[in-house]
Parts: sequence; C-alpha cells; structure tokens
Amino acid sequence: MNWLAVVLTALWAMLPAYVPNNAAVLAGGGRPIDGGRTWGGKRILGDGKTWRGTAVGTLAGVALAVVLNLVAGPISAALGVSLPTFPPAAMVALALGAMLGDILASFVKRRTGRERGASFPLLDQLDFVVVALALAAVAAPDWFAATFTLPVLLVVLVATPVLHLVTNGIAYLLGLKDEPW
Ligand code: CTP
Ligand code: MG
Ligand code: K
Repeated sequence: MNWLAVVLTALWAMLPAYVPNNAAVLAGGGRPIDGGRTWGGKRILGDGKTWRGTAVGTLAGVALAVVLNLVAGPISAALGVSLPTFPPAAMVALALGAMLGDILASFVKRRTGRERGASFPLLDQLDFVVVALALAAVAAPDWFAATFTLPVLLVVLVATPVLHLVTNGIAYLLGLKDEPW
C-alpha cells in the first residue's frame, strides 16, 4: 500500500468513531448518565455525559458507516484506493467504543479532581480512539486485522489528536462547544 492509500484508509475506517463525539455535542442535554450521583465526594461522570448525547452519538456513527458502505465502491474507484466496508459488528464497535472511551475519560477526570470541561491533554484526544479500536478488534477480529495494518494504526494515532483539536476548535468558534478541546 502506498502512503496515500494508508492515510485514506486510516481516515475512512475511523470516520464512524470520529463522528459520535461531535454528534453528542450537538445532541447533548437531558439526564446525565450518572443521574447526579457522586463517588468519594465527586461526580461519577458529570453533567457532560448524557443518555441522549451517547445514544445520538452512537446512532450517528452507525448511520455514517452504513452510508460509507454504500459509497465505498464508487469512491474507491475514483481514488484508485481500495477503501474498506464495515461489517455490522465493526459499525457498532467503532461508534459505541468512541462514546465509551469518552465516558471512561470523564470517569478518570472526575477521580483526578478535574471539573466538567477541564482539559486532560492526550487523554481527551485519544480516549475514544483507543476504546473504539479495542472493541472493533474484539467484535470483528478478521476485519480489524485486514484493515488496521501497522502503518494504518500509526496514521490513526498521529492524525486523530490533530483532527480532534481542529474539529473541536471549529465547534468552539461556532459557539457549539464551551471549550476548544
Ligand atoms: N455530550 C453528551 N453525552 C456524551 C458526550 C458528550 O451529552 N456522552 C455533550 C455534553 O453536552 C457535553 C458536550 O457534549 O458537555 C461536550 O462533550 P465533552 O467535551 O466530552 O464533555 P465535557 O462537558 O467537557 O465534560 P467532561 O469534562 O466530562 O469531558
Ligand atoms: Mg470537554
Ligand atoms: K471529551
């Protein structure tokens, strides 16, 4: 695979994990997952992790994967790169894994005394990728091994923090998000 194919494959395969966080920002609100409960005097997760945001985020990631499957053929032909399609298990694993990674990060932030919205460099940018990839590796092992070769994984780990900071920066400038991280 040439470098362009590696980059395109990495971004394409991760799209169903990138979109859930942004969809959750747009959909957020309503009942927090932790129901307001605390542990050790601090919120378990905080008001920033809601049922609605999590459900809409996960559905958005799965819906995007369905659309990508429909257009993978023509786009692959146009680009001269064989882009992967997503089996159902991979769709759910990437989208739900992204949301779970973000929730896990909030749990860690609250335990380390960080208030809702506080930044935690690198954890903020990679939490969702790590859990999305881990779930995909378990739920769709053959697909995962064929798609995420070592060069593709390296591109994902380098490009994701950059993309995450850029999209959150744009959401902040548009007034959709309270902090630029
Ligand atoms: N959001 C949500 N449900 C989720 C994730 C995000 O409703 N599972 C919404 C919330 O409105 C949240 C916003 O998206 O405030 C921004 O998400 P994020 O930056 O992840 O949350 P924070 O508010 O910064 O909270 P935390 O410090 O716990 O990350
Ligand atoms: Mg935040
Ligand atoms: K976050």
